[in-house]
Amino acid sequence: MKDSSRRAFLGAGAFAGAAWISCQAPEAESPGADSGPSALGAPVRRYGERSPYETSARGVRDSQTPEAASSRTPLDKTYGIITPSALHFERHHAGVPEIDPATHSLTIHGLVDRPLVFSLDDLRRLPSVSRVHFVECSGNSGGEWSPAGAPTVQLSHGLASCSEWTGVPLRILLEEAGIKPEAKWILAEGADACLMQRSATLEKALEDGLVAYGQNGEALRPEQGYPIRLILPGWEGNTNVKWLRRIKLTEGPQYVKDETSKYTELMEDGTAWIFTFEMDAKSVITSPSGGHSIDGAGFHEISGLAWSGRGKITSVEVSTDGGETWTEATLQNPVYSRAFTRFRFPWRWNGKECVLQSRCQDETGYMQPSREALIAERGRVSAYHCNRIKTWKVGIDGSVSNVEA
Ligand SMILES: Nc1nc2c(c(=O)[nH]1)N[C@H]1C(S)=C(S)[C@@H](COP(=O)(O)O)O[C@H]1N2
Ligand SMILES: [Mo]
Repeated sequence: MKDSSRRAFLGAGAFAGAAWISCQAPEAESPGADSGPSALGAPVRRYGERSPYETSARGVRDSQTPEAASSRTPLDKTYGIITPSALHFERHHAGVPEIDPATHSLTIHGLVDRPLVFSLDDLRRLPSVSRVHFVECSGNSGGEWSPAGAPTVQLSHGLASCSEWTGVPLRILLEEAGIKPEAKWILAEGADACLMQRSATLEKALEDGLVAYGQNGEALRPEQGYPIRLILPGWEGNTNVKWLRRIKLTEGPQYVKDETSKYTELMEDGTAWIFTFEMDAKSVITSPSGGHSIDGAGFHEISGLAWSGRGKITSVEVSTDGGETWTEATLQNPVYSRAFTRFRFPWRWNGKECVLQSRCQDETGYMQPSREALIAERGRVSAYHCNRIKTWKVGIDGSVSNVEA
């Protein structure tokens, strides 16, 4: 902020007050510095790049099989509710295929009156919708089942991202093919080397299933399923089949690999829950969060993200005293259903050690649980669907770290 505009801003009075006292006046700017108004800037370019000063990146762990791995969104380096496409987390079971949209197609078959094959051009001429939804791997926050928890929000919650998806409601395609009365489920299949498959209910497919070709205003990124992917809003990431090539209508679920040996919840008695599709309401403070360092006492906005696979987030509360007291945070409007919801909370750090937490509620009345409450319901051996409250500690030196809980 330029010196003069800062003065005008503070002078406007809206935030002039105790909270701002710790803000420092900027150094006087020397006229004619490096890229001042007298030097010509870079010419126009055909496709944008971010500033070279910006370095946030997806986190990738070394893996012996980089094609069957994941990368995580740096949630603490994103603003608002949309994840930049270049930072959307990735989870691939067999690498990212390169698919020519001119030859790719989507087949709808099984319990239908007439099997249909749609090219990309066919799909693009049909009625379309754009909707903001998160995608979250059900393994997100898996490390939070252990008391230790992960040290940064990228590691603990980075297998979730949120985009505006554009495409054709799946209902239109299924009704065009003619749904036979016996059809109750679908099987979706991807065109990657593992031909990834998942079963889903026909009810969900008809309610809000989307065959998406657009992401944040442009075509899907290859990592997100170019040229088309299935979006089942609020359902575990794995059901959102990328590089979609086939949907079969069936009487029942198909019990494929990724819904039997994987993506089921093991209980302590050795039984397992299957088809746990909806992602439970979850929230996390992204700023400040683990690995950050707070630069001195005074005003610091607390901010974070909340989302629920069952609908809209209705409230987020923040505690700065380790859960003793809770205060309502402000939600960014509009709040979308099954989408990231940004919350913000004005905070003045007194320079003492403190413990920060957030907890959210969704429109079904469901409240995000503590780790103990989650374990009471689900036991200790589960690996997926961990949505416990996350706790960050602020040390007297301003360092922010994960706390065992
Ligand atoms: N065809 C196909 N679809 C897929 C996968 C895959 O490996 N192949 N991974 C699934 C999993 S486990 C998740 S969590 C989401 C991740 O979506 P993203 O990579 O766009 O974030 O895609 C799902 N769809
Ligand atoms: Mo996943």
